[in-house]
Amino acid sequence: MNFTTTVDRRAFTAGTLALAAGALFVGKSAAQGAETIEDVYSNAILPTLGYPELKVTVGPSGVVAPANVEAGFYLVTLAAETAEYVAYLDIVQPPTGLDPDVEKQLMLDAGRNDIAQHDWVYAGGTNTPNLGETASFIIELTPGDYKIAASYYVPNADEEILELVPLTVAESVSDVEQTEPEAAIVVEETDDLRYLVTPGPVPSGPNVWKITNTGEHHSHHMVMMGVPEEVTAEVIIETFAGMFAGTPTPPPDWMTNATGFGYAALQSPGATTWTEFDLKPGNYALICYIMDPEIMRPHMLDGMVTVITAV
Ligand SMILES: [Cu+2]
Repeated sequence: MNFTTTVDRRAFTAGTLALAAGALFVGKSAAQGAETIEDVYSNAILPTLGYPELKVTVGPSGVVAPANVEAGFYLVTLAAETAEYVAYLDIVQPPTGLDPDVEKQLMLDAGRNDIAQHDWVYAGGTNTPNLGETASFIIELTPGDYKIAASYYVPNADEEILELVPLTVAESVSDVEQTEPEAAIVVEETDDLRYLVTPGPVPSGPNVWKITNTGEHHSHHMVMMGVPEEVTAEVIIETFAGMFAGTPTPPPDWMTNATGFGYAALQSPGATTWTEFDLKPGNYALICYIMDPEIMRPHMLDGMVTVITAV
């Protein structure tokens, strides 16, 4: 799929990193905002699996979403209210008693600036890939009090408007037996800051991906981007290290011209989401930009970059 559109900053590594590193390349990323990019989001299989839909729409009118649901698996579909915006979502459990403004700021820091708080539970989410498009994933909601953290923004703009609205998940009274989606590809996010991907290589075409944080200490997300064959995980880590260095180096062509973007939002230890990507044969990098607030060092610099091959 080809789209003439602006680029989601969460999927646009140079822009994201420039923000995290504190400047320099923001102008460059904004200048590239009108390029044609390609993403790997797909929605051919997920809607056929029979899970009830949980729709979230976010925009200037606020967040439109159910406030009460029964426990179970849901196909969550996120949309921006109008085609002027892209939208972000994570289903979360903030610590109780936070000042609402602080809560909102901490969530923006998590979703936009990749700073994950240890006392929050991030169940998972997504970001719409392009203007006028939706994004879907499947999640199992267990009983409890959650918040839907949803935001909308113009791609590459500085402003992002986020709101948190309550979502209460009650015990299920349904007698419909649900099972987890069958996934062709499993990505484990681990405490030693790695992605473990099975099988290897991964199949191309539309497939369900199970993305699961199997650690106990760190939250992670997954940014996927297509990379040329010569770009190994070591090259990517070195490149990022260079961009973070005292005298930053500009992003290389393979980064600024990258296509094949996919994304799975922040997940705490124990969280799992199922999403669908449609990869073409070739190489893709999985990259984690998440930072623990005490260290403020993106996981990718400590090795959370994996290059996979789709065949
Ligand atoms: Cu991580």
